[in-house]
Amino acid sequence: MKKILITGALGQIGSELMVALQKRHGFDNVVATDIRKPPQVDGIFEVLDCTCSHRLHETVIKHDIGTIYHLAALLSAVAEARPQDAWRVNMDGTLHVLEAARIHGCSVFTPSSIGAFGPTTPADNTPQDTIQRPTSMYGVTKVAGELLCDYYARRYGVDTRGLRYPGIISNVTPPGGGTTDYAVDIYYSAVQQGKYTCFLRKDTFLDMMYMPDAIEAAINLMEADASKLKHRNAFNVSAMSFAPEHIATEIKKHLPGFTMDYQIDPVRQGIADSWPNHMDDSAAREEWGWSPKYDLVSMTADMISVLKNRFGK
Ligand code: NAD
Ligand code: AKB
Repeated sequence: MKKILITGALGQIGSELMVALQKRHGFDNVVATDIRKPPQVDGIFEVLDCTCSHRLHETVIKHDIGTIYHLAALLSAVAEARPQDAWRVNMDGTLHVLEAARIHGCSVFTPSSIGAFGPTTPADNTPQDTIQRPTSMYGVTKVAGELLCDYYARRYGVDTRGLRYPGIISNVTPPGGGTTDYAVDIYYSAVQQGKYTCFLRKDTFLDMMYMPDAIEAAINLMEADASKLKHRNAFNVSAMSFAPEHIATEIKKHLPGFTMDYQIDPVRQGIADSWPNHMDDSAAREEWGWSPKYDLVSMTADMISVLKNRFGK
């Protein structure tokens, strides 16, 4: 088979997607890449800056790549601190990946985000096709990325596919600087210290998803029957929607002494307030069978059990 290349493979999602794809397609068929060099990685690894188109083409040719999972990006909080870098990494990187795919005949998976929506988007039951006027640099690059992928599919016939991920919660690799990071940090702090200081207001609803569902969604979409896909590059997908006060209540069922206070970060609160409360993901369910396995209750039980074991609590 032609090999699979992952950009940004050392990040929160990439580190787990790499293992899932290795299990599914074999160790020798997955090429993990990142701008950083890992201390150690099991499998094929190349240092690759996605903004360097020459190195990208070279790597695609060298490993006979047929599919690219393009995960390299700067997330919302980092992008807001470094907007020009975010444009360069998120936009130039995506354009170079699409060009490599066009020239070498690859299919491409690119994750968009709830960040592709803005304050004028309907916040509840956010439709698949709706107003997208994001106010963060991250959101600007995510909308432009969705459109660019659509363009490459329509204009050049490149098989581009993608999801609008919500906040992803996981326990392998820490998140890389987003607005939804609180929903990961809270579990680590609850298990290790019994308390957490939250940077979002207690009533800030956002869509979320546990990592096993996020990984399965990406792989299922890439393996879906192309003739059934109408939306291709920006499927709304959600598994649950909650606010900080709800996750804290759920954690207390496992750790009764857990306490949470609040120190609001105005930048991340502003970003979160501009994002939907809960997306309608019926298009993903209808077009390729999206169906998450975890909700807040089952995810919390799993996160706490894994972290308690890890930290000997
Ligand atoms: P992350 O920040 O954890 O990882 C990103 C990786 O990209 C890092 O390992 C980093 O070293 C690498 N990187 C940065 N600049 C690079 C460059 N120029 N070239 C190559 N690699 C570079 O991010 P993540 O959470 O794994 O997110 C992956 C993708 O999923 C991103 O596009 C992100 O926008 C999207 N997404 C993530 C979430 C989430 O909650 N994690 C939600 C919605 C969308
Ligand atoms: C972020 O908060 O930036 C990401 C995302 C939802 O895109 N987790």
